[in-house]
Amino acid sequence: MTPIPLLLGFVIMSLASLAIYAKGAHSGPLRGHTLVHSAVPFIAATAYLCMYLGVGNLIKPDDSVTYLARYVDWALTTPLLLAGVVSSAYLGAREQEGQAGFVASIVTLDVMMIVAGLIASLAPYGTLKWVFFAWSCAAFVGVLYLLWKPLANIAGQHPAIGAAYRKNIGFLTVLWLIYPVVFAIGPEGIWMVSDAAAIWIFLVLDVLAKVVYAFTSERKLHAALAKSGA
Ligand code: RET
Repeated sequence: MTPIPLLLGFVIMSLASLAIYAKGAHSGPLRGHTLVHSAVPFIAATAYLCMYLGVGNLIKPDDSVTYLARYVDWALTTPLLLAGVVSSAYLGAREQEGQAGFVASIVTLDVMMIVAGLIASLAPYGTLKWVFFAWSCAAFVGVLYLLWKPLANIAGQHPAIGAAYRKNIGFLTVLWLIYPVVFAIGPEGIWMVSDAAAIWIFLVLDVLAKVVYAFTSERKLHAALAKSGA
């Protein structure tokens, strides 16, 4: 049952990596965006291949599975996506200083979110699991705060970039909020939803958050830059 969506994930992500590169910007301010966004599904393809082939699929004493490749994927891809978001906010900024500090702090919070999530997945059922789940959510709140407050203000220095930035983080926020919900109701949480169903849901989310987001976010930034004559 389960190997099919995992193989599908490998195929979709491999092709998406090439498509994002082929369709993206090869010069100008969005070139870096294209490179980052095509690296993301390349990493995901590697993770799906591992999960499909059974490498790093940890079966715990309670019979639930922790897919270690998924956490390695998230620990690499979410910082790349966020670094892209920070640089897009700075497309609207009058001054560029401070960007490295934002990248460092948002990536730190994000990696802590994924690491705490991995600990929650590995922890036995009970309070311990939910303590680390809550800790991961706390880091996630920090990520969302940086995106919606200081970085939105920076992007907003330029009205068109600010508008594109807010649409992009709106899409990103809605999708990213579903991940902890799937974790909580899936086998790593209360096990209301089966392992096979969770794999399908994560596949759809991954395609939206990595592939659809790459195309739509770049298109919005491109239009905003064209509008301002940059
Ligand atoms: C976990 C479980 C613990 C609580 C929280 C989580 C958040 C995960 C997120 C993952 C996003 C992944 C993306 C991948 C695609 O590139 C670790 C599931 C808050 C937000 C966007």
